[in-house]
Parts: sequence; C-alpha cells; structure tokens
Amino acid sequence: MGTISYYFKEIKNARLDFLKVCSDMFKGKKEKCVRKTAIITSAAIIFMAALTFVWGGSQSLGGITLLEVTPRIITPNGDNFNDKAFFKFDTSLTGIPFTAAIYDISGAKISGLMLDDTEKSLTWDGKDQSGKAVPSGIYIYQINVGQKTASGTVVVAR
Ligand SMILES: [Ca+2]
Repeated sequence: MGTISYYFKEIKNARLDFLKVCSDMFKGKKEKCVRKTAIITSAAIIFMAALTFVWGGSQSLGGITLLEVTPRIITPNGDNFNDKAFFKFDTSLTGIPFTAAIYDISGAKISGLMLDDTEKSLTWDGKDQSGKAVPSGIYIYQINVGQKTASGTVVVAR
C-alpha cells in the first residue's frame, strides 16, 4: 500500500463509485456526470502528488478497529441519499479516548466527526465547523486513539 499503482486503483474505484452515484442522481444527464467525474480525477491526482495516506480497508487502532468508511463519496444535498459518511468501528466508542477530524487537501482542519446513535460509528455530513457546506473535492479524515492513527479520504460531490 502507499504505491502509485495502489492510488491509481483507488482513484479508478472512486470514479466508478461516483459514476454509479451520479447516474442515480442525474438520470439521463450523462454530460453532468462526466464533467463532475473529471473534476474528481484532477483533484485525486493533486491528492496523489501531495499525500501518502492509505485509503480504504480496515485499520487497526490498537484495541479497536475502523472497519470501513462508507460511502466514500458523499452527496450532502439533504435527499438522505449518501448525505453523510460513516466511519464504522467494531465496538462502541463510549469511554474510548479518541480524536477525529476532517481536513482539506491543504491540511486545514475543516470539521470534527460526530458520534452517531449506535456509538459504533462516527459521521461527517459535509459541513465545516461553522455548519457551512464544504465545496466539492477530496477531504482527509484522521482518527487517533492513543498513538495509533487511521486516515484516508472522503470525496464530497455536489
Ligand atoms: Ca445526497
């Protein structure tokens, strides 16, 4: 992991995921999807050049495990379809000291993550700390428990 070919594979997967989401959103408006996919691809290339984060898969944080991040591409428009990203753990986070945040690709902190009702997931709704919707693009999550860190990316598509 962390190799260029790994990132290319992940970008290809992201494009496929996005086209699937997009074709549901814009039935019959293919041009719109293709244009948005091109934006994601260029953002992904910038991301590749700038960072060496691992994207996807389960990540151990010592005693607990981040099982998955889903969906990796969110469309936060209030239609209840992929509006939030969920960071799912194998156990309740209650009583576990963790920190969790979303950063933009320049490394600026955008938001924290919220614990959801099950307490086994953290969520992000595509908003910054002041509650303002963030622009489309690639964002980085980082979750720390003790000395362990899980990180990766979430794409916001509007
Ligand atoms: Ca949506």
